[in-house]
Amino acid sequence: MKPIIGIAGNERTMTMGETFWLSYTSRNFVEGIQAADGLPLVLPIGQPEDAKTYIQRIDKLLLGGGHDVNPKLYGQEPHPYLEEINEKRDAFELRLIDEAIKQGKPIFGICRGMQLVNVAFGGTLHQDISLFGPTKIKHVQESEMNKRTHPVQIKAASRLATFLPEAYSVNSYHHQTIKDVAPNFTATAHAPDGIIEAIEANDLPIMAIQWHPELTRSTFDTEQQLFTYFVQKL
Ligand SMILES: [Mn+2]
Repeated sequence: MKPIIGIAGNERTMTMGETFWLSYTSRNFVEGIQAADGLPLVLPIGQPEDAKTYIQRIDKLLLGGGHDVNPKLYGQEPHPYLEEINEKRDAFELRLIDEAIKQGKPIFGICRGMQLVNVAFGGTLHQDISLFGPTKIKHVQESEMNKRTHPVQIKAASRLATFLPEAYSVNSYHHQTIKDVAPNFTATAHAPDGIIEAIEANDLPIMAIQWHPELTRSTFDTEQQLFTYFVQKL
């Protein structure tokens, strides 16, 4: 039986004459999971109290990118550089994380997904990378999405290091970054400027990365391996 991978969905508008709201996820996530022999299932943003039932129906949970996390969830007031937030999405996904842990279902967080996992377990964020300090690394790349533009160092004793080389490189589309890593989590990849590019839980099946393997997986096999590890091993 192929594992069922719940993908926490997003919402956006589409205008075709009238304007409609869409519940959706990126096909890149869908294809990454399918190529790893998993069955993707999109979970639209909904009521937090329904998270338990959704998690019962899936084997693992993927949290994708998009909105900034509401800074109030990690004890900060909104900074002028904060971008769009979605409180309904935060509330629903936080309950999905909570239920996944209660029900022993693994979690893979990508970009916002990593930042939300960190906040869910008591970590904090910089609302903009400029608040981290000066850096010579371009974390919002302008080259094509399937290009890997900055190096990362993968921590030797980590889940990532079981299938990625310690000297690796990634694409980069994030204007926020982790400040304090959540208790009982470890930073498992860093950019040369010290920005945290991956974390994992010490005692729970949770791994999370700042970059976007869904955009590079068809070009770089190691990027597909992130999905394969999640679907088959985590
Ligand atoms: Mn980066």
